[in-house]
Amino acid sequence: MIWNEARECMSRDEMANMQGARLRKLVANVYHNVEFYRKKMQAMGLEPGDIKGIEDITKLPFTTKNDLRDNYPFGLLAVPKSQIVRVHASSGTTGKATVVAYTRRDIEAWQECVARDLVMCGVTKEDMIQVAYGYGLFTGGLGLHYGAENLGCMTVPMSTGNTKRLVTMMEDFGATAIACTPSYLLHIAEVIEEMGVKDKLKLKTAICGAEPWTEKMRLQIEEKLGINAHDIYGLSEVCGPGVACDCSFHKGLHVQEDHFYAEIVDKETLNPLPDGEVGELVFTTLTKEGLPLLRYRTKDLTSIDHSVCECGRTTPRIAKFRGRSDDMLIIRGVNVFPSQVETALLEIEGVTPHYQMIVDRVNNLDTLEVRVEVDENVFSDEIREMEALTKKISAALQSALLIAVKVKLVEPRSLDRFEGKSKRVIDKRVLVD
Ligand code: DLL
Repeated sequence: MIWNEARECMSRDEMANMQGARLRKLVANVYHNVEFYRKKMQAMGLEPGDIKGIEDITKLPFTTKNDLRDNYPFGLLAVPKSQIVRVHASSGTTGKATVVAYTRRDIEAWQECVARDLVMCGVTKEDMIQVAYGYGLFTGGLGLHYGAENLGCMTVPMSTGNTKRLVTMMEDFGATAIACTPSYLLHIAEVIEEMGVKDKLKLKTAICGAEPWTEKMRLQIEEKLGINAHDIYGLSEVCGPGVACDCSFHKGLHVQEDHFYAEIVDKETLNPLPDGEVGELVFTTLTKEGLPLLRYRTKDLTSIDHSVCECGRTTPRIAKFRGRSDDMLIIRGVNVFPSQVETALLEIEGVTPHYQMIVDRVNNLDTLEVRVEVDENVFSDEIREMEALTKKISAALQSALLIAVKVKLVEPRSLDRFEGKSKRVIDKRVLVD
């Protein structure tokens, strides 16, 4: 078992040596077995022997999602297809799906990473976990499932679909942990309230990820359900969930750096950035066999911190995500992230975290309307009260986003709920252009 404290508390030098050895092996492997990388390295005048240690990683070429698409479906495999035991894919909104492939050892490493993350969340083999991410080509369901089984948890493969049944089983089985997207957990919390069973539940931990969510939202979920909520990160190209996760101190997400080497680069110049500066997160998969990737550009924006965590772990931590560079909206020239709206709304009493952003272009001018669900206790027919709340929200959003925002209050539970990744932005400008 590798997820014991001793392994996680390796000194930085020991870790760098191990990463260096793994990187050398990886580079030789992709050079000899993946034509795409051999050509890229040859074009840069690079040979495997030029990579001597982990500090040489910046000499290597980047990989992008388009490279995966261009080599769809199996062009980047580093092993014969007969050694692949599983395939996943992410659909994406444009173009072909991104296909990822795993050897048996890749699957074992992945489930170990997820098991370590669960340990970081305080989950033990005594726990019963409901996995309520989608099962299928999406990595969330099977990723958490095998990680939880690996740890020895009683694992309930709920998937998504029937929230009332999920809550009934949570009560009947005595489930102590749940893994799902944070937006789905908010919906589950509403159904728990509707069914009036909160006091009968044994739930104590939630492992949420697959989409950006703010620290405020995490705290709100904790308070609403009386549980500990943790943030788990990953992406299918790198393996799926389990690449990083936050410990009980919630001061960033610990990266499983013996498997995935993280860098933060400037998203324009692609130059490495120092600790604390926000840029694009880049991963090199140090141990993957089936579809290893050099310097994969995630498009996720965050910063990194190599200092030792209060929990004692020495693994670097990435800060909670601000969003993706491709989720960033540019409205009237101003950069806007949905997470800024969420943060501002959660400061205001009487407002729920359910919102929708509608971006449009009227007379060549961008407009932003934010529809906000009001709390049941606050929603009233009193026009004056509602007007005052609208004004308050507009002012808060305007000062957070630095652009004018039209706010529309909507009835409790009238906006869409999501079982998978939430979709909170409707950008009508793309249709207009
Ligand atoms: O979302 C894997 C996953 C499943 C992670 C379950 C956590 C839990 P993809 O569908 O390939 O894989 O999407 C990856 O989702 O690049 C981020 O933009 C976003 N994302 C994932 N986890 C987080 C998180 C899975 N904790 C993309 N916070 C990534 C913010 C996240 N964004």
